Amino acid sequence: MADSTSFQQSNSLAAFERAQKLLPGGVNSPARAFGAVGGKPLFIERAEGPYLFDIDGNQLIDYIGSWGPMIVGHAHPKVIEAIEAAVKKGTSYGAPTGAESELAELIVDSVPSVEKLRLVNSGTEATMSAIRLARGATGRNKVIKFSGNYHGHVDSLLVAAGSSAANLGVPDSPGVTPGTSQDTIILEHNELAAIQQAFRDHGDDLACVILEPIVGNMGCVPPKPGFLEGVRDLCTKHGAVLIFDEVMCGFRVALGGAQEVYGVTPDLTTMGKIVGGGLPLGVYGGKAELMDQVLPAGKVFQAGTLSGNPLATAAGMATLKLLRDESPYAYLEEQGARLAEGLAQAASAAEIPHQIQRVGSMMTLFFNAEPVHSWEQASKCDKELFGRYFWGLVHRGVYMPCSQYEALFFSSTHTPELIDKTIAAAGEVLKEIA
Ligand code: KE4
Repeated sequence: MADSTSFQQSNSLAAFERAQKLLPGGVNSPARAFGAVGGKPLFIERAEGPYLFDIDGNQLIDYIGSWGPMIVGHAHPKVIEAIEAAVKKGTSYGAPTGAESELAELIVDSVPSVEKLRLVNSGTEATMSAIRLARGATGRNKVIKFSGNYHGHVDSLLVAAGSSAANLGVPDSPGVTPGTSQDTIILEHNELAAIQQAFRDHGDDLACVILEPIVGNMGCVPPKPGFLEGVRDLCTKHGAVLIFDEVMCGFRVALGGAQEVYGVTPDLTTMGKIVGGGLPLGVYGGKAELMDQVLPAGKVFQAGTLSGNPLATAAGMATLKLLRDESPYAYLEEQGARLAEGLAQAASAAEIPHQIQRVGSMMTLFFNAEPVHSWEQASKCDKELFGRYFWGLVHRGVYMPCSQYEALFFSSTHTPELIDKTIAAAGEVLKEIA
């Protein structure tokens, strides 16, 4: 374990200085800028297995895993081998390949509710396309989403809860027009009564409900018992499309994702992250009768120059084959339970109010005295304390997600020894910052 005195980041600071002259905030995605934890981001040189190596020579046990994709560890030999074989044949053709069907078959075999699918280039593209398909297929306009759920930077979903009476969204990001968000209804997550009311108010104009079946984007928030079943029943009753955004929990909590864990079947599923093995790839898929309404089979437009890219499909296929053939989920569950127990004991020993919420190898240590079932509770976490926890661990060679509102992930390459090292480091830090 790195001792907290050896850590330094002068090269990262210089790199960040340079990047800020070229990129807004010095990053290509805001989550990486450390805005939620303070300080300046670490610039990464390379990664292998459970480790990140930054440009100052710090070795870090990685609990972000590229925000989810790296479930089999960084630079897995079989994934690298698949990409190397693919790249020797070129990088993109703009024409169909057999590899796209092979990856599609792997996904269809893993996620029974997905009969047909489209490969796209990101989770955002997947959710944007699924919403458009739901609206095109039903001829309806309104969409229900839940506060604290994130579905990528889709204009119509970048809205915060608006006036409490109507619950109609209002633009949350400049550039999202009222015209775009007027059909978005924001509800409190895990609250069935609110959805029942929304269906009473808007039922015949509700195209879809989109949600993270296991929320990762306000920290890890599993569904309350009956919540997913209740949403499913309401969508069925009113003819609205149920979209499970499994970009994060897909292939993470089980080969069949959250819908396998909870036994609730959506009409459409969006995926990303793991399905691309760390390369740009997203998926939306579901019932054939729905997917066949996408151009050119149907009339709902969606397209992409690099959709089904040979390198991304190769990385995705290699990763899904590893998950199918080696099935690391029992191991991940066992190590997840140990890590959760260890972090909880460390926080209790430091007498810090906390909640540990976990599904498999995704979890969050909330600095909150109350369980977190929705954004209303999540927003009350001690974010300042989380920042000190994050940096205390970085100085000890452990790289947690840089926000209280993100889930941590670990891989099948995180050994029990590394889990124990992480728990020990967390114990030191939590005592220090309490
Ligand atoms: P991308 O467009 O970032 O591939 O996927 C968007 C997305 C959609 N749905 C869910 C449930 C997601 O979690 C995401 C992306 N997640 C964030 C962090 N939780 C990615 C990190 C980032 O934005 O840099």
